[in-house]
Amino acid sequence: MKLRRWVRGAILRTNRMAPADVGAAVSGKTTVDPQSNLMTAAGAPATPPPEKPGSSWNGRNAIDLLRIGAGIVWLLNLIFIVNPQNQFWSKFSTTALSYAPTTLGGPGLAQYVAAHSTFFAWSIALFTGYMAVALLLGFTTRIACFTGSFFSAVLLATQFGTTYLFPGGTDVGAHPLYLLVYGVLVVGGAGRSLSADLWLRNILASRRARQIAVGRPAPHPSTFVLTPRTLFAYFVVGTLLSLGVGFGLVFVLPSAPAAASGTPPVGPVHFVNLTVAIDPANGWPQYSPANFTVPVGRVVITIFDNDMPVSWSSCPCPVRGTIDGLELLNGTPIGNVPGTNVAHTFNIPAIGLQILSPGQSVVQFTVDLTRAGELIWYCFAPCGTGPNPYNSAPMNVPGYMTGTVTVT
Ligand SMILES: [Cu+2]
Repeated sequence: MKLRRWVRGAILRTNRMAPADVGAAVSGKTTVDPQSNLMTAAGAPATPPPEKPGSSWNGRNAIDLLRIGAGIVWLLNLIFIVNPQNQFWSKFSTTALSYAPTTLGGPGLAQYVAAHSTFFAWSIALFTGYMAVALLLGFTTRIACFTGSFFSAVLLATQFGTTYLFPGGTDVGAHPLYLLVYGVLVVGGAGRSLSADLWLRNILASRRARQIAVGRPAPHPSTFVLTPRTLFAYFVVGTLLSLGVGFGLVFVLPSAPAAASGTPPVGPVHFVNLTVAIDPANGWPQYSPANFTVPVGRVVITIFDNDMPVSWSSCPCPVRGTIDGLELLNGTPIGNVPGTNVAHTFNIPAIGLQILSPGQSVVQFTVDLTRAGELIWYCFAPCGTGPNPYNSAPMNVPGYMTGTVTVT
């Protein structure tokens, strides 16, 4: 009895319930008011819970307003694409290549996309147009949410190394937010109000009703109805698969066959001198010449790096792709350059070449170029002058930290 009184007092103190209600609560005698579904104490009048200040929107409209908001985002994307000042089509391959240095698994995918830039640029432009129309009008809403999510998952994977890098990364990027929005739209059943889907469904339903009314056989109604849980499971599995495809692409697509597989070169050795210096016009470090031509055969390249020494603590610094796996650093053969000073690199992914160039030094190396063609070289050291040194200029700027070796 004592305990009962204590419990009663405690409930009163914490919940400020009416004593009659507490009596019922403690004794366990409760009834459910069939009208309001409110649990009421034995015989006591139903007292509605205090109103929480909530939203006056109904859930269906709120979900479809989110859909329209996402449609506006895609419409803005489309405007960015078609705005001639952005030179979307002409700059597409350069933009794709800008992901090469930071793509997980190597630059193969970025090079592939850049090599087929017309196809990829048009695909992305058309997809952007579709997403804007589909989400704004609520036309094929569910398909748009699924394909949008799969697209974002692939981009998330293929741009992973560019977004999630340490040090340098500042936030998780746009794709997790896109995925979240599509997930909410799928779970919330977007397209059930303010949408073309609803309009089309109503037209089909009324046509069917008319046919039944005149006694004609109505077309079979769709019996293939997915429960929200199944739908969401498909959404999650599809998104994860797309993420896997994205990661697969960056690791599977090879940058190019190694040149070493060709015939050993014969004939004279060719010499190329490169200089790294600061361009007084903009303060950017610059390789010059950035584009040069050499004949097929053995080439000795010397880099005079006049830039300041720069520490690159996470430097992957082994020398690769030279005839002896070494470079001459100020005359000393070396196979692994300390990260305490690596101002720039000279990488040609297509032939597996990686040369590390410390500031205020002279580096020399020898390669065999066994095939005619164009080789793109990059500096992979974080020498950008913007907030993120991995992807700001002059990183990936042709004529500064990337260029073409034409082998004839
Ligand atoms: Cu550089």
